[in-house]
Amino acid sequence: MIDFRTAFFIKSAPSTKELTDDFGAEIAFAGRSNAGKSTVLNALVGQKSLARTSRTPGRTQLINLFGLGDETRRFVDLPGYGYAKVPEAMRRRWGDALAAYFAERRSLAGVVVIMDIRHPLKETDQQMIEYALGRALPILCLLNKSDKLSQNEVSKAVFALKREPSLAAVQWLPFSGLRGVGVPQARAILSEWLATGIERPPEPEQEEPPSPDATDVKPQAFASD
Ligand SMILES: Nc1nc2c(ncn2[C@@H]2O[C@H](COP(=O)(O)OP(=O)(O)O)[C@@H](O)[C@H]2O)c(=O)[nH]1
Ligand SMILES: [Mg+2]
Repeated sequence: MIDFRTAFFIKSAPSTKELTDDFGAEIAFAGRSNAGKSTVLNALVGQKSLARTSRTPGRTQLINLFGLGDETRRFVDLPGYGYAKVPEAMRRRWGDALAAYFAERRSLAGVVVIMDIRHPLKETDQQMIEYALGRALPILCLLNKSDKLSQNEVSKAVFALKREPSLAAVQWLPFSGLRGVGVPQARAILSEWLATGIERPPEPEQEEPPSPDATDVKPQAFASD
């Protein structure tokens, strides 16, 4: 089990091109502004202000990287999405960058989507889930602010989400960053992902040019000589 309290800030990246090298294993955290992403991250690492909580939603446009013990295992805090005041063009650019990150980042071992349990599965949340499903990455949806609902309402919300056939691969966990509900369960799941991600052999290069001394040289190459 990883000791998440060893989390430390690595850096802020203004774009997906300026992340750390693509090695080891990392878990991406996504969520609509104000769903409680910063609060959830702080609860997971047991630190009060590693990820800044802000009263001004949608302001952070930087990707924050945190190391867990060292830089081999990482949390990647993606900027909040779906905030109405972000200009459309900027939102589209960010959407493209996110899509590329999800498609290409090899060290990506899993995706956590933070939602307000009272307003789950907004369009942008579904988009994140689709990206992750597209690569068969494990997905954990933290249904945050569960302290705002009664136990019965929490059960109902989880039951409804679990019934969605297209989301059968998603794990749902009622959570409260404020009260620490779900923290041990989430830590256990994420530890497992990171361990598996580190062990995973590197994926084969997809666009590697043919090696000059490859044995399967086309016969025509010789014929035209
Ligand atoms: N009741 C309750 N409020 C929360 C919880 N998590 C976050 N909040 C509040 O929701 C607001 C947004 O939280 P923040 O972590 O900044 O959200 P972010 O924009 O997604 O990073 C703040 O006022 C938090 O105190 C929770 O589990 N329960
Ligand atoms: Mg935040």
